Amino acid sequence: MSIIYVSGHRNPDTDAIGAAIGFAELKTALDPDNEYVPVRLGELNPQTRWVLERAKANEPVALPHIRLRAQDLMATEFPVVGEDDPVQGAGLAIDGTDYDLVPVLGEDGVLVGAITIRGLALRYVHEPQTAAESLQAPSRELMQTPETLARPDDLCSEIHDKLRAAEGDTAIVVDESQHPIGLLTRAHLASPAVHRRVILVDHAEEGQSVPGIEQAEIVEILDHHHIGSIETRVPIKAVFDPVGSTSTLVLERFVRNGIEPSRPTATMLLGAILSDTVILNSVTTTDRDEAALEYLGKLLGLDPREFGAEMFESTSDVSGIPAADLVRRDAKPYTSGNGTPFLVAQIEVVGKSVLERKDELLEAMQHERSAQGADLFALMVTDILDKGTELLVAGDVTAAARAFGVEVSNGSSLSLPGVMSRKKQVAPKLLAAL
Ligand SMILES: [Mn+2]
Repeated sequence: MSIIYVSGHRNPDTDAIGAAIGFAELKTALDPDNEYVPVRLGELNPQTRWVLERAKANEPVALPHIRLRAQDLMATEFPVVGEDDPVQGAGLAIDGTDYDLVPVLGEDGVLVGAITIRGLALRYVHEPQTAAESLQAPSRELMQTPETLARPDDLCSEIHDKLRAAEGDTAIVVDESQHPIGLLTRAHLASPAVHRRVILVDHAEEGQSVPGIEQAEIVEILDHHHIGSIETRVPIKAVFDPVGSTSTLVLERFVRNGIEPSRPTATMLLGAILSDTVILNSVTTTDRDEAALEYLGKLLGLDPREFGAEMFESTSDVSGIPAADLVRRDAKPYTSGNGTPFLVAQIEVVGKSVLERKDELLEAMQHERSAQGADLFALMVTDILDKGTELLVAGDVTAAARAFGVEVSNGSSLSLPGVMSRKKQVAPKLLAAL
């Protein structure tokens, strides 16, 4: 039974987490000989937390890196002697092993020292007359302080460096209560045939993947993005299938294998597909995403669109964020063709609730405008479901309205249905008009 991690990308979104949880569950059902463990590379965003809670699914464990650790390579079967056991027993225990020492245990099995081949040999060389007697002495009398100690999570590369600088060949791995739990030799470390194993979902870029990925064995890739920079040593199964979310691909594999996802997993997959496709609204959405949602909705007895609306409404809530932060955190400066400096910021929302704070936002925008020395500050409040923007303007709102060929609505804002992109739809118009 060995562990195979199932990992989405760094800065995980709901699809990266949902696909990891789902694919790990499916793989476990198909291949009970291995343990498939979904992992996360970083903190979860509020939306993913919301879905996890709703799904009653377990949060994937964090995987800080996938480099080899002591526990991945160490031998867990090895001889030990008690501190009261005769030295002779220690010598016999080392004989016939690959190790050049034997750990010496005190009471409660705690490591108190080590008898080394080198220590035994020196005794014979320096005191040949009494050497035979000393074989009967308790081990505590000949033991030394262990030269190289390691913890199970220590990197093999670092232990290897320590051993290269040491006299002995063997590191003793101890747990947090100082019990020896493994031995590692230079030979173990020099040619590791062992790699930690991982399945990548929702990404195939080395820079987006778990640190140390170049040392790992990538078992499989399941993704809906472009083919990335990941390299493998051997041929592997890799799928790059352009649907709206990786979780759609995972669900299709459940169905193809005649396996039903558990309720928590089905809910995670549902949330993930809704998230990546913005409730089937994104340009990347396909019929297959829609079919996957329909299947999951039936399985869970709920309306996917209602679930999606609730998910976006609950997690794109900016009501707790002060107006000054909202307008400042994403403001980008521009200078128009006529030399007019202006700022454009954008907040993505679901529903109209943030517009109830319009006066407060405008006040913060006026403040920011003068602080930055800009002539105009435009804040896009973009409803990702409604697919439109209410543009709040601090400065010459009439000039802004002229730029978009619309009327000013409600004093200091413009309604811009269909406008979603600052870069493509808002900044160019203002650059040309101001
Ligand atoms: Mn995705």
